[in-house]
Amino acid sequence: MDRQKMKVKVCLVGEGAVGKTCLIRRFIQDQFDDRYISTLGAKVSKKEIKVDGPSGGMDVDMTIWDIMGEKGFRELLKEAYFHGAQGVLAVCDVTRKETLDDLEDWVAAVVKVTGNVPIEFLANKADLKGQMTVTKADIQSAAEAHDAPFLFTSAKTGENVEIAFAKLAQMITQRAVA
Ligand code: G3D
Ligand code: MG
Repeated sequence: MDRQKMKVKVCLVGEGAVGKTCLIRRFIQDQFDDRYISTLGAKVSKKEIKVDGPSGGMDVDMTIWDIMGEKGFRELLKEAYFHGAQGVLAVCDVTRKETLDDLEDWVAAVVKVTGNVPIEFLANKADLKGQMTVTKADIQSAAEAHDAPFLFTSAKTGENVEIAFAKLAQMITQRAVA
């Protein structure tokens, strides 16, 4: 039987230095093929993963979009960056509570372009245990407001990184067959 194949576009959003680029790099490791779209200020990476489903496995070709200069990320570019995204990773830094609060605006900006797509909240830098200012209750309530799951991740140790991307891919494919 032929395995089902699906191409998906996902975006990472969040303030500068929360770890978006590092999460992607950690996930992609060495099987990557990426290019920098200078006019968009975005970097696109690809990875194919296998997702289990009720009707057997599915190969998911993930195209992962990373924002380069968050500060100068202009309204106009948002449209192109978010256009066609089927899933979103909303990333904050556990050592900076304000980066969680800022996710509200990022998520609102994405949803405005994409409509209602699966979102997963990531509380990154979970390895910095002594410096955590984002609690489980904080990230949980932010995620629940969007009916979204959440995970504590660390691009540094690799904790939950693979799982985070796989979970988002699964949410996207489940929605596609539903
Ligand atoms: P961004 O793409 O969201 O802007 P980056 O963030 O991926 O560029 O990461 C910003 C900084 O945070 C980097 O530090 C990076 O090493 C660090 N970082 C990213 N993820 C983690 C993590 O999980 N744990 C820890 N401890 N640090 C992390 P520098 O110093 O290179 O700017
Ligand atoms: Mg970056």
